[in-house]
Amino acid sequence: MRSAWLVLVALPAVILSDHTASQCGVVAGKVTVTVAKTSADVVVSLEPRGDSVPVVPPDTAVILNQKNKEFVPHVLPIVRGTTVVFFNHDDFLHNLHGYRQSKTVFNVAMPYVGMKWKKKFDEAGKVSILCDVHPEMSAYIIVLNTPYFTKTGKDGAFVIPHVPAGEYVLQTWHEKGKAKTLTITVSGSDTTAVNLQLGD
Ligand SMILES: [Cu+2]
Repeated sequence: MRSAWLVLVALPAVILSDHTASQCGVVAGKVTVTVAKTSADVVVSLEPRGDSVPVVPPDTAVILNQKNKEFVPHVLPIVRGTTVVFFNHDDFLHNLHGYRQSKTVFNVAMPYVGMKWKKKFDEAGKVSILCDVHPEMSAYIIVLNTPYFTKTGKDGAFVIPHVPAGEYVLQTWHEKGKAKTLTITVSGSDTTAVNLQLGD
């Protein structure tokens, strides 16, 4: 009796998810970076060509760590409106010197282990972050106007799932490779393959 009830409940859920999937596609491929040691840390984003889509910041905190004299992650793509919590894991002084182009937008001392400081990023674009104590430390926060984005792994592979069918402008960002922009069409339930090379 109990198992029959479970089947009846599960069935409509399966039909519903199939229906949703038929209107969404996947954008996947590989970005090869010729001007860096690996093809990691390329931000790939899709902005609809028509009306912009609403972006909803995540409920959970997005964390950018200072650990062993490194920013982890080195590249952090977020949607507009996201709050980032900066977290010093080292038992010594760091700071957070944030820039938009050459203009300082924040400069905060992070003097002790366990210290956290948070900031909301409302404006799209690139925020570069340095630590003035350790010149080798750097991070980039890429603030996006779209929920459809990802970051490549070391092999340059990327996947953006659940993209509603339509026309999009695909953009790449990499700290050294020249940005690329192309228009793509996403059709429901298909994978749109994109392979790109980023150089000087
Ligand atoms: Cu530092």
